[in-house]
Amino acid sequence: MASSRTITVAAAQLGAIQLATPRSEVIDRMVKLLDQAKESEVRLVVFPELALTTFFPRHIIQDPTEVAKYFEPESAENPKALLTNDNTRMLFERAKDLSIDISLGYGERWSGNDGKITHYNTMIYYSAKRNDILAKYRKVHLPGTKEPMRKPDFAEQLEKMFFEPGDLGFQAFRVPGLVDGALKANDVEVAQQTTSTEGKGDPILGMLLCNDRRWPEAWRCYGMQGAELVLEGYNTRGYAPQHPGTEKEQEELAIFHHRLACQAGSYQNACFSINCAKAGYEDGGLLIASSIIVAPSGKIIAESTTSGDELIAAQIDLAECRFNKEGVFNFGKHRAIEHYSRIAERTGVHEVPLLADEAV
Ligand code: CDV
Repeated sequence: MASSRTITVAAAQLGAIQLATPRSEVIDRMVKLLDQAKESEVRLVVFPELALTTFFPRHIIQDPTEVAKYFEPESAENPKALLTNDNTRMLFERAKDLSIDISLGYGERWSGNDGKITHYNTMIYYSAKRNDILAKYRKVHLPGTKEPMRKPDFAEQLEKMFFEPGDLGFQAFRVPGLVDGALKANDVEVAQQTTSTEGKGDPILGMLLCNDRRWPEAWRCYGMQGAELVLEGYNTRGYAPQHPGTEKEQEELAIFHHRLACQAGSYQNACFSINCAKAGYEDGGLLIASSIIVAPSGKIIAESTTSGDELIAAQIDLAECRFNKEGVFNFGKHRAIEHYSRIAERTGVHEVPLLADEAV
């Protein structure tokens, strides 16, 4: 079969979801966007971070029964409960019927073998071809504070209170069924697999959640695994009273930083990225929109124009990744790991020593 690495992909931006909005209403909105995606022959749709609920970490919610309302239960016995859960089953059934892969963020309430419950800010990849969840990512870079600040005119950001940091790392994965003529493991001699198969197998994907996109280390972990497409969902605050500037100035700056991070991440790792917002005024808190699809050149090839539910789609050719993967960002040829040890050995900054006083 002739090989083509062209896919039509989309970001399904969601407008505001209020605290009181029932899951069923949100799922109806998501299904509507999936139906719209089918009309444009989209094969993969990315939904935002915490797509099923409001961005609840802006609220101080401490009663465990109340907290549980914002999470989907999963367990060691039933790790893919999301597929059959009454809240979300319909979304996967529609994705399967339409042959559209989906990726979405949600609050995960994980019960381990030892009965311990851990909450994560999670994103999964669902393959319609396999009718299965192929990959899970748990957000690593949790922003905000562990304790509420409880100050007047202060927008809380309590992700560190609600979630544990992700424990799955940045594991890239291949997705079957998205491109024609992909090279399979049994097509090639084992000896050839390290070099000559690059860029020819099933697409290599990675996932990030919101604040993660601001960390070049996260993108590079995927770049190092040959990622061709990074999926990212976000709830990015457009305004906080404790920060300088008017609402308009803050929102513009937040959108500038969002674009900058996604464009740089895609360019420096020679991959496409689909970056999908939850947007608008949620419970009075402004979230930026500007969902974008970015090419390996760093250029934005599609961007949302509203703050509501909106599908943006683009036809992308993963073969375009080769230009920079084999050129300026050919890691094997040009990286200088002997000089990078500080990045993995330290978390915080160690300033260089102070200078001696030159005054005599
Ligand atoms: N949900 C987020 O991760 N929000 C962060 C804010 C707090 C900086 C973001 O990166 O957009």
